[in-house]
Amino acid sequence: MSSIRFTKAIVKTPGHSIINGITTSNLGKPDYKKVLLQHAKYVETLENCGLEVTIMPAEEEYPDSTFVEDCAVLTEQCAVIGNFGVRSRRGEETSVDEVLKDYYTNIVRIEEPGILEGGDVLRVNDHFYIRATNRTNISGANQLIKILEEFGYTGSIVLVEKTLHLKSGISYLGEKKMIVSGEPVSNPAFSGFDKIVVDDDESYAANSIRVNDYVIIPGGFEKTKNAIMKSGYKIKEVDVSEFRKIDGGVSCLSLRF
Ligand code: CIR
Repeated sequence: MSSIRFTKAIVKTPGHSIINGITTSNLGKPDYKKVLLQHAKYVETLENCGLEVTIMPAEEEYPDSTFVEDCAVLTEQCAVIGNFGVRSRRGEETSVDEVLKDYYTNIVRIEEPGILEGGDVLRVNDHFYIRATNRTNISGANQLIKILEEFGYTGSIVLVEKTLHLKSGISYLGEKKMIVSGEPVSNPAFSGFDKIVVDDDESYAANSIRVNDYVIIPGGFEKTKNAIMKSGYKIKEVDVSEFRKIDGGVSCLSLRF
């Protein structure tokens, strides 16, 4: 099976302050001991998929900063540093930007009035779908499209309203296959793809990631797991229950490149 091959990932250790992360769920506060264990297992899983993982230290001043994916959009040619739509997360990107300098010569930043969070950007081969609502706006999306075009990629804006981020409800596996839940199921932008449609009671599992030979999915979603396996993929499950309590998922915990 073919898809983009990754060799590296960046993660950021969760701080104690994660218990005060932004949430729309009513699942309670994360248990910090479990958070650290689950994070360590997540890192191990990425390593078992063949990635060399850079583990950044915790940043207590930013409760949500373990969700590094929202800081940037990475391609083979360039890194684009976002600008958080949500105030409490502004500044998280500074340390990530520093780490990316070790790997990228082309680093471009989204500027005001643009806002852009990486979770709103879904890559499908050399095309990037960008959702513009509250965490990412039209200016941010258009800036990203312009930058991507300079480096030989394309981008387009998609209308998806209800989820926190675009990738909360959709993942691209490669081979024209997507895992989808909610609005993306019927969104015309994704009509040309083979879809694994996730039942409403497993919608959280729509946020999964293809990493080289595996699909990493959150633990405990049997129907989705079986459907992905039936499509021919090898699965690695990770328990991310503590991150779910503050609306985080499998993709948000790393930047892969
Ligand atoms: C937030 O609301 O920003 C965090 N509590 C969760 C971010 C999850 N990131 C993502 O879906 N890409």
